[in-house]
Amino acid sequence: MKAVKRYHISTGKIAIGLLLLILLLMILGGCSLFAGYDDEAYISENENLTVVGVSQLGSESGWRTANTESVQSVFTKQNGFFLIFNNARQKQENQIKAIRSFISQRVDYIVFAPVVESGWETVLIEAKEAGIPVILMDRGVNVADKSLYITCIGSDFVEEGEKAGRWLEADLEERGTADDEINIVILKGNQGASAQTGRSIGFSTIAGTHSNWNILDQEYGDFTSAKGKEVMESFLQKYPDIDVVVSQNDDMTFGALEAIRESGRTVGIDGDITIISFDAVQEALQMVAEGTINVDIECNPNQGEYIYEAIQMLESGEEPEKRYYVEEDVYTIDNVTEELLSQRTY
Ligand code: GYE
Repeated sequence: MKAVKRYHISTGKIAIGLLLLILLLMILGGCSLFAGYDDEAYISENENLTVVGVSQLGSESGWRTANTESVQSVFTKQNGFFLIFNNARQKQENQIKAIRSFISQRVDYIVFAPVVESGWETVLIEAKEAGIPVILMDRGVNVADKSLYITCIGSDFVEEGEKAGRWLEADLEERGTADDEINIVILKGNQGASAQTGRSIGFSTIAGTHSNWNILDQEYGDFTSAKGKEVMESFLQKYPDIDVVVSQNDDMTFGALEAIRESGRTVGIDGDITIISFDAVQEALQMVAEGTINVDIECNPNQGEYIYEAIQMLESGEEPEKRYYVEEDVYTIDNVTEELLSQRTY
């Protein structure tokens, strides 16, 4: 029988061994024992970079991904910036937490896309008292004191909603059905978001001028494909005679299209339900080209350049305007091919 060799190691030695291993892993992982909030500020001071804290509201849609990429592509070290990016995953409390941490890190600028319009006064006052300029991106906030932010860069959501209404007017006219009863359902974005309220106001302003446009129902689909599908399924069960779906973003449209297909009804320019969508991301424009989506009201996520410009102005002592609107178009089968062939980034 072979003798089994036994090793006697004391618990003290094991503890020391473990400690050394942890230290080694920390060094290999580039981690400092004193790592903390001041790390970023330390890096920027030593490299002379401008520190920008960006609080993105989430990653709910293709549009949002493009918007994030646009910001990340301008705030680079090559451009002289140190970007601290936080994704709030759709929660206002996470955005407030991120903004507070930007303040305690003494960033040079705070940029944020507010998930909802209300509830920002306290944290914006804290930023102002700390002397940190705040730039709003994409959506707006509802505050009485407009000096709580420097500028707001994004879309004219009311105008986008009106564009949708005016397109429907023209389309019904062209089909010779302008005087028929038209049954409409609306898939809305998340409650309290300026993108949702603006598009709703714009569309209902036009709808209000047509007594034969019946808005059967409107529900929050939270700008996601899954929720869009769920809400559309319930609409289809309740209303057998829907003529038009107004979906406040492309992701909800993708979900709604699945629900409609499963219900056996047809969509688009040759189908029985007209689809009006917002955003105009690549995948949706493809569907416009195929005639599945009748019209897509563009919302431009490329806002990084505009924010960069505003910061350049502030750096040179100039005062940016209070509001900047990005350029946006409307796409139908008549003009979409040209756009798809262009150097479109989203
Ligand atoms: O339409 C949607 C996103 O605020 C404009 O948010 C933005 C909207 C956009 O989730 O896709």
